Amino acid sequence: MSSPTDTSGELRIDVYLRDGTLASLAHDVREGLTATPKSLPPKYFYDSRGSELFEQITELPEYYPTRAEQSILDEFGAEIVDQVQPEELVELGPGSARKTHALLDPMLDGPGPRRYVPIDVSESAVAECADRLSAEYDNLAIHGIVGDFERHLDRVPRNGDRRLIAFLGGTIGNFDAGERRSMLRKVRTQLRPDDRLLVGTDLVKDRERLEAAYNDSAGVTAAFNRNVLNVINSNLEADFEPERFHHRAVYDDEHRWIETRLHAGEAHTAAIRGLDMEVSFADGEYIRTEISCKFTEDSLEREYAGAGLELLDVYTDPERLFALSLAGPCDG
Ligand code: SAH
Ligand code: AVI
Repeated sequence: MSSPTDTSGELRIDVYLRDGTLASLAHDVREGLTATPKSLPPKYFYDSRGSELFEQITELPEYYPTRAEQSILDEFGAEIVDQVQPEELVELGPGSARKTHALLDPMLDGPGPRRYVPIDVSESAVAECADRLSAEYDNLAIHGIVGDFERHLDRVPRNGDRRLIAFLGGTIGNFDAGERRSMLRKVRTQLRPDDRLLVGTDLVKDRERLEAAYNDSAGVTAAFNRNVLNVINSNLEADFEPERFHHRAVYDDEHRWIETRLHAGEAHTAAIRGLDMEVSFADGEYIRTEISCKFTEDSLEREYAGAGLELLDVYTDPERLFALSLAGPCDG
């Protein structure tokens, strides 16, 4: 369902969410909260408040991934652009797109117009980054897509331009192995032989550092986590009381992921009027709200191979906290 909201000149934003998202939220909430253990997909964190809280997370002293990825982009962004020579940058889940400058600056160094296509479920994120970048870059056409990159990748307009698809921030780690494979396969369908994919992944490291990043002392991650209940309250007429849930994030070293949960502080029942259902919680029972997988440089090759992609290069920061990997289609 498309309803273009702005088609003026070089800035255009197409919105594919709204009705469809409400239907998928209703489906996912019913399925997740009747499962054992209860769970919710992380994409519902990101209403405008959730996007704002995520931005605050990126500034926290404990949350190293953003700074580590920024340092890799600062060091290697120009080299990557030089190698790929993209005419178009498609970014999956850009959020504020602050790090994207490290790719856009070298892309816009040469002659000729370039295009940027951010696709994000957060309408505020797409609108704000599109406005900011269109004011900053003269030679950049921006075609924002408010959509779900699991469902709407085929809406990304295609012309003959060489494309770089960026999936930064470690967001791919918020999928489990099966979901990652299917996501990477979908991305693969959007790549022609000379196109490339650039993915940010957090790397395995000591438990203490990982858990500190997701249990910050200022409580911002806790507020971000609880925000998913506000999203359900507003959209599905529910009466969750977020403060009745405790935030907890634990590293599971068997699965190599941080598992983020909301634990009920006491036994109670919440009503979701929009779904005509009630959800009961035992004292301490939890909802799993996110996994955040951690990778090794070796595991990346297998991730790509399973999706018809070939790993071409891996870039890391000096502390090897985070990795950026560049891949292309296997038969490219
Ligand atoms: N890339 C940015 C933001 C990461 S936060 C960075 O590195 O800082 C994750 C972003 O992905 C959010 O902006 C969120 O709204 C978006 N997102 C999460 N799931 C999504 C989905 N299924 N489709 C589109 N965007 C999604
Ligand atoms: C967006 N994503 C990669 C973040 C992460 O680190 O998994 C989301 C996040 N959750 C808690 N803090 C940050």
